[in-house]
Amino acid sequence: MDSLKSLSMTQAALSWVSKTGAFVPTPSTIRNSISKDPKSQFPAESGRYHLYISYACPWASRCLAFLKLKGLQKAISYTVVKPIFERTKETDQHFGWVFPSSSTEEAGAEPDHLNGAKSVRELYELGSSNYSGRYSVPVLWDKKLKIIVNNESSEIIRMLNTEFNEMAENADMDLYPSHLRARIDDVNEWVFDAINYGVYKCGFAIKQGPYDEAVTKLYNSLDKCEEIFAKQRYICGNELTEADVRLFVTLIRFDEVYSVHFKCNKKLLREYPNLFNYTKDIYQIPGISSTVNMEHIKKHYYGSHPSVNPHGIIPIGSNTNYFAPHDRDRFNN
Ligand SMILES: N[C@@H](CCC(=O)N[C@@H](CS)C(=O)NCC(=O)O)C(=O)O
Repeated sequence: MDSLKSLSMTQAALSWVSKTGAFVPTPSTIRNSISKDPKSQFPAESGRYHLYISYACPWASRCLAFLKLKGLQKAISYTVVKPIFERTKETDQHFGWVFPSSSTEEAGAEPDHLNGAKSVRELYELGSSNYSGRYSVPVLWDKKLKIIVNNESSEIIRMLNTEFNEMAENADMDLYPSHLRARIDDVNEWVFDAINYGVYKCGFAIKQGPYDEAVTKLYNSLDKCEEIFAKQRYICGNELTEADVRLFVTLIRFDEVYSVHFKCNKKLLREYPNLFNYTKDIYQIPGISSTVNMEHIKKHYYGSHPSVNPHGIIPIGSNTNYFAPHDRDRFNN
């Protein structure tokens, strides 16, 4: 990797680190809602919205998982970016998500046939002339108004769950049912802090104290999950919910990436019998495996964070088969 590229990408990663040396994420800023109400500003309409995602990104992948679980492929189209950050403009040093220039350049990724953008940054600039936030994925794009509707995955998945039911193949599937909302909210809170972001806090800490704190919290929470999964099939009971999708996207990246790249190496996922079987169980739900592209995941993390992995070497990994049998059927009600 050349030194200028390495410096800019390092600066991008370090911009999220606070004075104490801890990783602090910046909140998403485009937060409009799509509604099933036809009179709303962003009504749910088949063919109107488009998702821009990266297979590498856990937050974007959870949106794709909802799209597949709900059976919304015909109503909402999507485009996948290239896995490794590249320069997004000739005139400055920003590195971020880019599109390939042809369908054959990078397996799994596609050019932006919709807007002809070269980068995700360009989409943000097309949608707003004074945008000053991060150029992150996922991006939920409105083809009619040619703007970004929302760039916060936790909100996008809620919209996909309820607002598109008229055109969803699996309209009856409710991943945030009212009787479980309090429990889902509670699980989401500690899973988000200790696990989803916990791995990033371990990986991007630049001082020992914040790393120690994050890694302790992470493993306490994984141990807690392991105990929960000894008693029930899913994280909120014996029903699949949003909280499972949110947990899964981190677990599936754990052994191949986070254990090495983010120094989460006290224990591997496959050393936790229940967590490992649970991850296989979720992976085998129809639609989910198609949202996991391990090539893109590994290329992205190992190739886009020179502050963590300066030479971009991709470790060999276990190439675990998540289609292998699991024992979670024992909780069938
Ligand atoms: N809060 C956002 C976070 C999304 C996010 O952090 N995406 C990362 C990839 S995993 C990203 O696009 N980073 C590129 C950048 O910020 O420039 C969400 O959940 O939607």
